[in-house]
Amino acid sequence: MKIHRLPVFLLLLLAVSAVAAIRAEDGYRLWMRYDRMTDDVQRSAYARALGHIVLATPAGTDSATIAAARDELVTGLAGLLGITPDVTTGRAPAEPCAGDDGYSIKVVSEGGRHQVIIAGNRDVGALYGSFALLRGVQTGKPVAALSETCAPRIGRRILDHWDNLNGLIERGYAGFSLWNWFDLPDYVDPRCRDYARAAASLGINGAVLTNVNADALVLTGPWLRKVAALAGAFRPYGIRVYLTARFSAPIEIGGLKTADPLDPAVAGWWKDKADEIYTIVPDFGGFLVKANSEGQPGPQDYGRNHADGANMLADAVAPHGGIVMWRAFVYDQHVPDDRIKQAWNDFKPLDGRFRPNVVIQIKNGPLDFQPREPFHPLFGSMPRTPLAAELQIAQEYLGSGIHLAFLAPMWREFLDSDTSGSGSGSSVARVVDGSVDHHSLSVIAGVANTGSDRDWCGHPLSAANWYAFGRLAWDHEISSEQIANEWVRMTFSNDPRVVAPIKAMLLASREAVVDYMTPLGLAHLMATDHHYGPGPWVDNMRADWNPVYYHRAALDGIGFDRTSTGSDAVAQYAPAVANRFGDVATCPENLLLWFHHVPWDHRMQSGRTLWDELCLHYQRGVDTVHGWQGSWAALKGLIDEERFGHVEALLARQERDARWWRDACLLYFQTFSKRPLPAGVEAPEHDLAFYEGIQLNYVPGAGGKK
Ligand code: BDP
Repeated sequence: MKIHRLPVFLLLLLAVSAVAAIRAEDGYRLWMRYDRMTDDVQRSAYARALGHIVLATPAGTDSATIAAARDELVTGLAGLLGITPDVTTGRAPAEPCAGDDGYSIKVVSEGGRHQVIIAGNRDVGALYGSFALLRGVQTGKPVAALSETCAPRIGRRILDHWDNLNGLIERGYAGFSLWNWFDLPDYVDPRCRDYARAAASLGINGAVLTNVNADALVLTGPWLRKVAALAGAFRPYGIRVYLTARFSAPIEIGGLKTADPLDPAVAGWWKDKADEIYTIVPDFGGFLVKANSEGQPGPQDYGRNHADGANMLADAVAPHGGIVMWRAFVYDQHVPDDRIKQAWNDFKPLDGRFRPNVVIQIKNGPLDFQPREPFHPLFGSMPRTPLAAELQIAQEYLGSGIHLAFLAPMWREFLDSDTSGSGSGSSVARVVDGSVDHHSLSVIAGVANTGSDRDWCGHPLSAANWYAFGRLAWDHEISSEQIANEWVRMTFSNDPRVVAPIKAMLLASREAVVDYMTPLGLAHLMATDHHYGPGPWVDNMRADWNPVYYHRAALDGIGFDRTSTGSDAVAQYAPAVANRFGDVATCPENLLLWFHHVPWDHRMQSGRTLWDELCLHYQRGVDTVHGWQGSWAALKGLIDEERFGHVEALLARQERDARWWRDACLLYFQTFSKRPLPAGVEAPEHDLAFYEGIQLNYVPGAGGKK
């Protein structure tokens, strides 16, 4: 019998090892997969060099953060290399690197002795350095290139979670909230620790736990204890928690009659509340506030301004070292001015009137996270106030959890925008990191795309956006190409047959989405409320939520005149920028219809008419997505079946959706342009009425609305 069984067993073993190179994958491990490296030569080189690691800090002592770093190195290197490194603590020389969060990695080999020293000014630096070392190994950096010194330029690198206390996530496309509120504080879901690991691996050091459309309940005692439990899970990973503050909380949970920021009883209430919070969560980061926008309460309800509101909260948290991130995403349908001008109109006059622990948090563009917008004119307009950038990692307007849209190129475009137009180093990135106007408080925030889906972000490729946000928050000079390269290697494989096509898809994807949704500077053509499909014809809501408000298509042309003959929004930019945007001849074509109302026959740089060019952009978007289906099909067998199949299905849907966008928008705009589709543009499958009749119900992220 035994003689018979042995070969069967061996056969099985052989069969298993044949497929072991491609393991089943559910995406849970994100970019921290730590699977055994397949190149044996490289693996032994790493194994020789990385057997002894010293985590060095000025104190040289152990801590929960050092333990987290050790755990990660041991788990990571065991998986990648099959070794158990000896990880010890040691004393770092004073100032081994710059700043609070920086690190230095030194790979030393002397007389046959190998040692790696990862040093930080604080424990968290050693943690960041450990993740950087692992990233180097995962992406196949040569041993000598693992040594580096690195420090972030932006002090607070924060994820904003638009999570409601009932578990639903506003604009969340990956399931429910990660925070298991009802079980807390007694039980902290282990996912919370893994969330902290993933975030810390990128250098993220803050998390706003709650939706900007805030619920005052989270500021009550029992909920603060839940918050404290999460803070405890995140603390070893250097992540502080922040909460959104509902401006009317003194009325709703405090029993006061008013929330007027100049009323001493209100200020006193917030002071006591802050004291209570800091007793429960001693390293609480501070408040994020959405006020007087989209129905949220705020200081203007009492005839006060944003500075009055922000300063009152700032005074409450200041004794504890807290900050207030006050959002500039404010607009009011009763104000007749162009919606995109309103934030600047409200905030610019308040420059210099905020407390030092207030930062004004501004979305990248002046409208609302569209596939392409110019940079927000407040960047560069408030030199006396620290300004935070708010990016949206969740793809509210870029295909939600269904479409591939790698956002690093969009964020690069924004961060590189020259606020003064003088080329003198006043990029948005340098305004945000504080270097242009010499601010020490610097913040960058990303609206998270995480949720309870097993793979965290819903689409197997959209964790690339979480990754990209974190990497850019740490170093706003990294290229999109580098980010994509790292992410693909860590998330899928170092096999060039895998890396090249996925990278190419990622890097082309944002522009493809712009092409099939809102090319040439168009914006907000999305259907009502869920923002998923096209609805350029929609004209039945408050004016500033209607797509017709934004595209202004008419018989004479299309686009929003924001020059001096129109809303004059260009005047909010520095003169050199305003001149460039304000002149049809110099305005970048990819923003043309954002700033100008242009005749259908306007000659574009290509020599084509605007109408033809517009049509060809829509077609190009469809063609690009179609092309990805072929690139992806070629990956079969090179990556795991699970993610292969999931992405394959989503790409088919994206291609269908891209055609839907193209056909719906072109048919609708054609009712004004009265011109035929140019050669090369496919005929629509249905008539306009068909597209106008499409109704989607219960789209994720729309807040449970039908
Ligand atoms: C818009 C979203 C809305 C948010 C709002 C905000 O549609 O759900 O509450 O932004 O940022 O993009 O406050």
